[in-house]
Amino acid sequence: VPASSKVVRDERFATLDDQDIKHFSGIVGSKGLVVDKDELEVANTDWMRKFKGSAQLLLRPQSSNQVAEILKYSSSRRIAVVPQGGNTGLVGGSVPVFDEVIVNLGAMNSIISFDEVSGILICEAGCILETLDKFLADKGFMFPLDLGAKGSCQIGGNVSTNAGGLRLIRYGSLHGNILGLEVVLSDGTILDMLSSLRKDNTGYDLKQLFIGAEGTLGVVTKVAVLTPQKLPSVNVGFLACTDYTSCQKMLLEARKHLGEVLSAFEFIDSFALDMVLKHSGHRHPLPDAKEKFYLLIETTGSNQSHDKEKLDNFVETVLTQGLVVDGTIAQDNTQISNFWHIREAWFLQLPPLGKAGAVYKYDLSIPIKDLYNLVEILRERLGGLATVVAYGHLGDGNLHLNISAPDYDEKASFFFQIEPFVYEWTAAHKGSVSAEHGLGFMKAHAIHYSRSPETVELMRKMKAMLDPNGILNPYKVIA
Ligand code: FAD
Ligand code: 2HG
Ligand code: ZN
Repeated sequence: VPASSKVVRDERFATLDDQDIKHFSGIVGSKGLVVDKDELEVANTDWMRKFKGSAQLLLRPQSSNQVAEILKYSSSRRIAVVPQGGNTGLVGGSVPVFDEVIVNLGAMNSIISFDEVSGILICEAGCILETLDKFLADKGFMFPLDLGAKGSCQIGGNVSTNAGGLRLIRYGSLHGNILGLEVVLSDGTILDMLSSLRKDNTGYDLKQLFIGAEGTLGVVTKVAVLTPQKLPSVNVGFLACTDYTSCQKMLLEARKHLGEVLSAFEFIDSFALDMVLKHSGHRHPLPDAKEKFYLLIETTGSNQSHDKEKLDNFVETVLTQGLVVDGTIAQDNTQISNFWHIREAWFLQLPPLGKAGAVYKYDLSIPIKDLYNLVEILRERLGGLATVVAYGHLGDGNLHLNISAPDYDEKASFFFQIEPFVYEWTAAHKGSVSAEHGLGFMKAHAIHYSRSPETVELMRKMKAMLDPNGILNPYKVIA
């Protein structure tokens, strides 16, 4: 779907000319300037293959100064720009809508420093998340964020989406873990907020503004992050619950009994599990279970025999209580990664990646008690028109509602059963229409379901102050 079919190009933005290209070439050199059609095709297309822009130029700056020069010139010429990291975002925020210039941070991938006493890592924004995690693992530490896209996403992209991921329940959000940022503003000002202090109450904590700003307020160029120790003992249980009420009670019990070691509490419904098993070749971890809900519970601690015993006892107790009807604990690392893969593999199998078709994604925060009601209501609304599957970070109240349909067709009857209903229902239950993926282009129109008019107005004022020409990621977030 060309995103441009939904909005009109802002004609105040300049169209690139030869002089502009020459100027950019002078800033980034020939290796930082891409006009090759194939490379542009990839950079113009989002991970979902749903949104597609038509940028004619991709820039790969190699330093913060180069980013500053690019933005300063772009502001003066009113050239619109899309900051891009690993291009794994799921809301169409990382690709142009029209002909915006793509500024990809991938070439800025140096680790600047790591302090083993404090656990503070400072690096450039283009570092790949998995690379950082491996670097830290060698030193006995880990990155406090983990997600399925870690092999491609960049820390600058993670910060800009305020990614949540699989272990937020244990390590908290990036708003807490990011200690400092360097950000380039649209006029080329390099804002040095690269503090590496745990505590710093000198005035407003401005870096927080850029965490989750999705490239609309500035370009993140450097990041300081607090990293925890990598603990040696990881145990994972895969458990079956008959009903959603039991899943909720399980969360309470897991917090009570596994509190200090609990590192993930994920759920996947039988519709999602069936789809994963059908397409992935994985075996059902609980071959005899025919339940509707499955939980993946992970513990991470420092003492394997103690932690394993704890999880064993916990599973025993909840089985006896009848909160779960079947369960197994991974016996080795292969089984651990298989269980995790089942939680994540659905993703790779679903259309449009695996099969022909489309998947409509909704990433919602909903009070836990109401969360699954929406899934059931939608299933009923849609009848056989599309397949509704659900999974997500139940411990964080984050539902990933995925609707698999024949194709992307926002004029089809099934689509009218989904939107705006999903957003209205979420708002009516005091939820958020974007828990962790952001608004990007896909949900820019939906911001008002989760934010008051006064809040959105203040956001607009801040955007106008920081980016008066509106060149940074236009048509996104508060379009
Ligand atoms: P991109 O996709 O390139 O960009 C995302 C947004 O950030 C865009 O608006 C872009 O303009 C902006 N941006 C990128 N870099 C910068 C920068 N340096 N400065 C300013 N703005 C910038 N998200 C979760 O929260 N939890 C998950 O569990 C999760 N799992 C995922 C699993 C898979 C398989 C995939 C494909 C995605 C998943 N995501 C998840 C989505 C998530 O948003 C991204 O994977 C990741 O955080 C984006 O990083 P990126 O480098 O790819 O950014
Ligand atoms: C996950 O938790 C990701 O696996 C992706 O956030 C979820 O796209 C989705 O629905
Ligand atoms: Zn997620």
